[in-house]
Amino acid sequence: MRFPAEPFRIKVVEPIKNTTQEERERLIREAGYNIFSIPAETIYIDLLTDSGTSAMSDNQWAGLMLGDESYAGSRNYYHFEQTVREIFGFKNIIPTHQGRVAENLLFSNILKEGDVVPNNIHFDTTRANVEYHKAQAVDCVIDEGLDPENPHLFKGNMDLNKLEAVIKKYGADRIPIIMLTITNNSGGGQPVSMENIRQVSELAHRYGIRFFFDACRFAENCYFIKEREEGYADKSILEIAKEMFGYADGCTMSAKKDGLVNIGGFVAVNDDEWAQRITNMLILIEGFKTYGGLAGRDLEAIARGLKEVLDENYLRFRINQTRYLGEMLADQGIPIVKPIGGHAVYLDARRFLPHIPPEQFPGQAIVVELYKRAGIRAVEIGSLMMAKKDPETGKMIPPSLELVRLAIPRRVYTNMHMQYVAEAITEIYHEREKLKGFEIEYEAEFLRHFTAKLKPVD
Ligand code: P70
Repeated sequence: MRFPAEPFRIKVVEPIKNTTQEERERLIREAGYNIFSIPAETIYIDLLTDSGTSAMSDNQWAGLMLGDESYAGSRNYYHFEQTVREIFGFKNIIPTHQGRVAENLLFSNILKEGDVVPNNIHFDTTRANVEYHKAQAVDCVIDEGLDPENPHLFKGNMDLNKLEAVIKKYGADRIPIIMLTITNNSGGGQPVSMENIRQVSELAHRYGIRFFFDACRFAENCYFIKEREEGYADKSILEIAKEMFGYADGCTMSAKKDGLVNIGGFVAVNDDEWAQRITNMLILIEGFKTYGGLAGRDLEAIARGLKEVLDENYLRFRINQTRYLGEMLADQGIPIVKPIGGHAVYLDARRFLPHIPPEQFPGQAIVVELYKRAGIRAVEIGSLMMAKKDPETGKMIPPSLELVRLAIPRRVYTNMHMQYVAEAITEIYHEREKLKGFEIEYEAEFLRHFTAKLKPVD
């Protein structure tokens, strides 16, 4: 079979409400054309994010009942710690309630003004957390990773020459860590190869710089390595993960992705002194070190989720469901990022709507139309989310890619739902000249896409 069928059967169902196009047109107008301000109950297929939206297994739900809600020393913490250590191997494991807190705790304790953090491509929360500390977030992904049509199999790879040039330009003492985001979300959910991981680790360590992963989608990255990189076809996902993390000094993790849970995360570091500082701050802002802002039962669900996510049958379906949606769109000539990523299909909004310039947010025009017409929620990852401001002129500098992301929640939708999505997008594509751009009416200083208010351009 070209596309494997769902490797699970459905024990509990959640009905989805029906809305009319008229209702949705009113709601999106009232929401200032911001998809984050739409009541989720009015959405038919929610592809806003794969983060925190997974369906947990019966085994995870059973684990919730075994939650030990002791303030200190909960048995679920020990299970969580042992599981993370087995897969990731790091010495100190500090739970947090989600990924951006892990980032904040790490950066607050290691960055000072004027520092620089290289990454393949920083995700928006990572970039914001670096910049919040008056440090600079520099992206060093390979050029192929910025070309939506380039078929390179590891488009998340770091460009070693760019990386070394950054180290030489700023000096290693201004670079506390080098990061790799696996898979590379902002570049289309693209994997990083083991070879590249090894080389980045080596380069970082040669300059005495620590090497960290942003590990949200590590299992999906491992599956791609197994599928695509020579020498890994016969290795288990766990073996691949162990090798990968063995090259690093720590990681930040949002368990809301490959932890298969609705909330949770952690920061892991080998360095005891860093761990001590981070733990002290954790206690100040999140909670004691054996719960980190989570309930005991949440830690149990993460421990079980991290084991389930390594299952190859699960990963094969997961990666191929995303591919299924992507190929249906590509077959209709719709411009998407290729190869198709792990957790999402990315529409290339520049080529989809060449008549709308980046300043008028072509990606957002597609997002709004998809909701109005079909009740589908996607998210813009383009100028609205990722643009920078020229510090002198205040003018917007658009990112290299204008994308619309269709992120697929884990174990939630069937392949028939994917067909519905493909048909809706195909319809819009056929009438694409009618779509118009947007302008901003209100924006916040950081992470503006979450709260911005927009209006259609006349
Ligand atoms: C997503 C969410 C979160 C994320 C990530 C990487 C590579 C860290 C984090 C932060 C965020 C999002 C975006 C648009 C709509 C809804 C949500 N990514 N690093 O969907 O983790 O959210 O737990 O603080 O992708 O990609 P956390």
